[in-house]
Amino acid sequence: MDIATNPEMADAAPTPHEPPVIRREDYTPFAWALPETRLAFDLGVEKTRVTSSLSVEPNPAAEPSPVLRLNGDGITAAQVTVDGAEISDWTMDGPDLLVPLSAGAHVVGIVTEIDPSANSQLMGLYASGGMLCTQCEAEGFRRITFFPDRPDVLSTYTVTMTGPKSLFPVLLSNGNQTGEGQNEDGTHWAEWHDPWPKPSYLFALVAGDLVANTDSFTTMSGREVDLAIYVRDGDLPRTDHAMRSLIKSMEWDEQVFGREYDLDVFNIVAVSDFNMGAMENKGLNVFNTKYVLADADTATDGDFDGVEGVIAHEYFHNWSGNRITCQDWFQLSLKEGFTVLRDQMFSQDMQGEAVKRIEDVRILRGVQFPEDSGPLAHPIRPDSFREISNFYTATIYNKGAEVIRMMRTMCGPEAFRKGTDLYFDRHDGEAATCEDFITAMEDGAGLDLTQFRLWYSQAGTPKVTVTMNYTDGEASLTVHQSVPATPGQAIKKPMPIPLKIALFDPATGTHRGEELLLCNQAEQRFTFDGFAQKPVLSVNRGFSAPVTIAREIEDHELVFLAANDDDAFARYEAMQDLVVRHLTAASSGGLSDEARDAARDAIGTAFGAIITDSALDDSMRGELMMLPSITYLAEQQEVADPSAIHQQREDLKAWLGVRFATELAALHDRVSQLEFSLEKASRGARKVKTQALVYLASGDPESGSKVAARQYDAADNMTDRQGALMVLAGLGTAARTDKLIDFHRRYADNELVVDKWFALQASSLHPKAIEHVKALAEHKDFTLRNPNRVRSLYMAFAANPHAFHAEDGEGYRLIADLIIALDPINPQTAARFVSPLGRWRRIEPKRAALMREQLERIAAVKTLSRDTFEQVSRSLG
Ligand code: 0A1
Ligand code: ZN
Repeated sequence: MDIATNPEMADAAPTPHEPPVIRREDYTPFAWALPETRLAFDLGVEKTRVTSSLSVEPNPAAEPSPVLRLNGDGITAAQVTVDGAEISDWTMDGPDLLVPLSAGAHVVGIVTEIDPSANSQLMGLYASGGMLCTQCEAEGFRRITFFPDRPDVLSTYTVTMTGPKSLFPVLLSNGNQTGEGQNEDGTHWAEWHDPWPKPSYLFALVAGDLVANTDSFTTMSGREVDLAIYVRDGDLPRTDHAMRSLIKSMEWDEQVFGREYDLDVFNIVAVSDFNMGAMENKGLNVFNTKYVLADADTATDGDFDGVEGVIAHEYFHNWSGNRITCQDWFQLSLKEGFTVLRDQMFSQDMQGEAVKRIEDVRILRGVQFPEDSGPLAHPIRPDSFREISNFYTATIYNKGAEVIRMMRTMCGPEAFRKGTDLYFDRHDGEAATCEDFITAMEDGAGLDLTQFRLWYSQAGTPKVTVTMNYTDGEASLTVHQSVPATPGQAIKKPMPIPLKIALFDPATGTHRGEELLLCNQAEQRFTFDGFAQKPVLSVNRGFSAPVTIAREIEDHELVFLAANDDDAFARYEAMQDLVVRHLTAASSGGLSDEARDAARDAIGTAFGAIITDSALDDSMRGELMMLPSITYLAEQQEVADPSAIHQQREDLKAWLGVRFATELAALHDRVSQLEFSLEKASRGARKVKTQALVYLASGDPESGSKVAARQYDAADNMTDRQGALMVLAGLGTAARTDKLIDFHRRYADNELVVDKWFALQASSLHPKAIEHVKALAEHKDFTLRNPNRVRSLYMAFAANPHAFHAEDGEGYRLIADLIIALDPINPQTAARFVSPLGRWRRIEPKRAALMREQLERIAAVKTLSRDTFEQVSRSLG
């Protein structure tokens, strides 16, 4: 479909008012408490009637008010009653409904009518492939009915749903089912009651023609829980992995955090149209199909891990998020940072600690570090926002997890568990704050977090410089830290940074034990003696702190660490550092031939050791073989030239491919012998297989294309098939076209695999990737209405630096066109495309000007949503 827009039309639109800024310091409790909420839904895809009955009483902890303010968004009240009698003196204040109320307890009734089929934002109640479902976090409930739609108003919900049985045989809501029945007109009804008070953002309803994979779980105190995963009919065979993941999550949360599930049922529903990954609604998690459906033919090993991790994440929210929720949205990281840490720990236990840690750090550095150094930087507990949807960020989630992980590193696992136990005990049933969590950690784990609180209030990734002086057997480390200025925060204070280090004796290849240095001043010195020769420094082992490190170290020392470090992350880091140094120098120009050869030699030595080290498991080998991404490399430079980086990175890949052609071919052959299974060794083999192919194809595209085509044809699983197609997509050979056609034909019925087909082409190294994206936007399978499809084409493209940063600015224009076209349909998803353009300050001046130009073009659209308005104005600001 055509997404080009007509800017003149946009100019003719009325001038919007600037969306207001909401501030953390303005928090006040709500004047009313709502002990009970009853909702009756008369369901239809085009018309749903919602009748609410809210029991309200003055909140003793708040200033009394003569009016009840109920939030709304795009809805009108058909009727308002107080204590059973219709009233007419209600008023509207913008989108909100104001009901005058005398002091004391009342029952307020409201009727609204909504059209789920017209809801393209996918917030509130919407239709997805004939079914009805809801998404209420953060502020979607107010699109269903008028309500105090804020996380600190907790209520118990009883929900009745009535609808045609033929369309909606399955009717689900939160909690336990308490009733059902048939009506004579062909409709049926179900009643659900959730005994646990919850905020409105955790409400959910699903009505549709669905089938379920069912199982059960006995909790640690012996309660039976019925588990069900609801999907469309044909998808049932792809739900087993999700079910196994759910059961493992339930067991793990009991064992590791002592958390037991608290309802008789736990339901999961998969929907195709979803803005995010999944949602933790109490007892009724709603998932993007991408994070439920998986089998070997259609999902990669990475997809399997994604399902396991997201199932765990949503399940863990039952305690960190639902039993204890957030006082206000500024506290979002209270539930998200903590829950991400919990899901990361779970996945480390399931998949292996080292590799999972490397993957998590790669995400943090690839997404959160750039955010933290750009115009959208914010602390993990922000102070203000215009649209909360814009704050579901890598900073809140991933940096939030790192901050809590540091607490755990500082106090150790046992004390950490005491801290979390105290937090859960103390705040169960409450809407809490980050400060409550920190205090519970201080009291329970015995930490003093006075200075550590800066991690919650200061944005920006600290830069740590470590230099070593060696004299007379003594190694002294000077550690210097600085936190860069970020929007609205010019001056920063030093923060406590727990750095795990080890000093290696280069003669023996060993060290005498890991040390934890707590660096909490701008500059500090630590001395260690008894070294016969200058030791080699391994620092930030396990990525103990989310900082960037600059260390004085020789290439040969990095080669030594890449081969010998007993900390898997540090070993990976040594290899990355070696490559980063070389590619940053090479892409900023002026690298002599000798310097280039010396650097390549060092990289080659380390790479050769990695591909031939028989003591290394393949899963780790695959990690060590990966070159740093262009985005990460660009992040290392004040102002980057993405095409220079791309070119140098490709040159290095090709050089490695040629130099190690024989070894890589042998490696590819060896791992190709292994049978498919989901066991670790087999997964590791698949990772290495595609890595080896990547280098072989770089070194010799013609023969690489043949190997890739063979890998594609021989594949009995999606990991191998997608890996081969990914390599082919970047090549100009005939096999590229053949296999792309074959892939689409084979999987035409599977939306998630068709998403992969779009993404592979949009993220390819092919010189014409941009032309391909334009053509794909016209493909019959493309639509702006489905967020997965939009992301598969355009997010993949925006994350493909060599295509997005095309010299003439065409990539920027394409993304700006998309934002302008998507904003009126789905503002939340549209706003997520602004940040790639917002990186302009860190890109060389010619491109930077073109990026800015596109941001200005978007800003000129007078009808911009709050979401996109906020992101664009921050990016230009
Ligand atoms: N709380 C969810 C994330 C989420 C947030 C907003 C949504 O609205 C579209 C959906 C999901 C989580 O952390 O998984
Ligand atoms: Zn979450």
